[in-house]
Amino acid sequence: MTTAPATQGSYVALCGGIGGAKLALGLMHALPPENLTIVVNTGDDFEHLGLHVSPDIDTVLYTLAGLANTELGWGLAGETWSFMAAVEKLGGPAWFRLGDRDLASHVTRTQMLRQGATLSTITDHLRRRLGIAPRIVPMSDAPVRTVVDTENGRLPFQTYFVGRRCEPVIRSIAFDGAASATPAPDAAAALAASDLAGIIVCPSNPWLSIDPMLAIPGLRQALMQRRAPLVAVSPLVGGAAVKGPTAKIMRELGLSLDQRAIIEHYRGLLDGVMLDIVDGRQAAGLGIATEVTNTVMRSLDDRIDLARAALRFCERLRAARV
Ligand code: FO1
Repeated sequence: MTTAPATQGSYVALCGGIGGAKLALGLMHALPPENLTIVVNTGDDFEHLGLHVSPDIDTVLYTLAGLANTELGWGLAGETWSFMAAVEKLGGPAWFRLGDRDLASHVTRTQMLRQGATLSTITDHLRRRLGIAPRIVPMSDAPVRTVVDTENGRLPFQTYFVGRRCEPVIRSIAFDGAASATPAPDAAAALAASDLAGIIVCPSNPWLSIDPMLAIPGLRQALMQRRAPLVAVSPLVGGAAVKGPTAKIMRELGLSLDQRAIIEHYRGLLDGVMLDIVDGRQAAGLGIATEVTNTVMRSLDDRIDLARAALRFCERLRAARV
């Protein structure tokens, strides 16, 4: 582990599922809790078996609480599946699995939503109950739903991702509800904070996990109007994605699998990009500030080191501005 940087000011992390949650965990260790707000994608949310499921919020909650199922990459460690087996026996859907313990989150969230609580309030309640210190905020309290237009028709996100295992070829991706959605109040407040020192885009899938946030006009505007540097950790390492369908989606959208495509994707927003050491030689020719470090997070130390490197990068970019 490298030495801790001076951590003056507050930071916002934009975060999707597992890759994002790993860096969020590193940031939790690298920053005082009051200086970190983690804004999470809710485009993957959907209703299943009458329950509101927020997969990326739960992945962040479980990861930061030390409860995540690292084998599956989602859900809780030590999970059992009696509920699913019973649902299946009764002829119910088994394509999307809700574990017995995980079920408690979905039931609590759904019940609180029905009682009129916002997704922000519910997420904060779950965060406190799980003993997590930094703020975790949904991107919006309004429903925004990722819909994937494929060669096999328009598919709701989870149907595409889990039901069809990302196999249908993507033509485009839409975010239903985004145009009329507003950022969650705590997300807007964190981005407007006078001591904001940096915004870190986690190495989540830019098209599936970060774009739903950028599709919310008020969130994009807040990011455009920021005074602090915005840096992204590239999800590509050596021309491949560390995990998930990023590379497949890029190919299907006609993009080349290189860092330029990532930088171009965040054009107008990005002050700097963090590249893995294997891509270090490309850094000079990219026309943007770069930080080259290990971005593959295998251990907790890797997560903390990457978080600290991101904070130092923001600090370097801030110093270059004055
Ligand atoms: N992913 C799967 O591949 N299969 C599942 O059955 C599944 C169930 C599930 C239940 C709750 C939850 O919070 C996440 C779940 N995921 C499942 C993961 C989820 O579909 C994706 O990881 C995210 O939406 C993408 O970040």
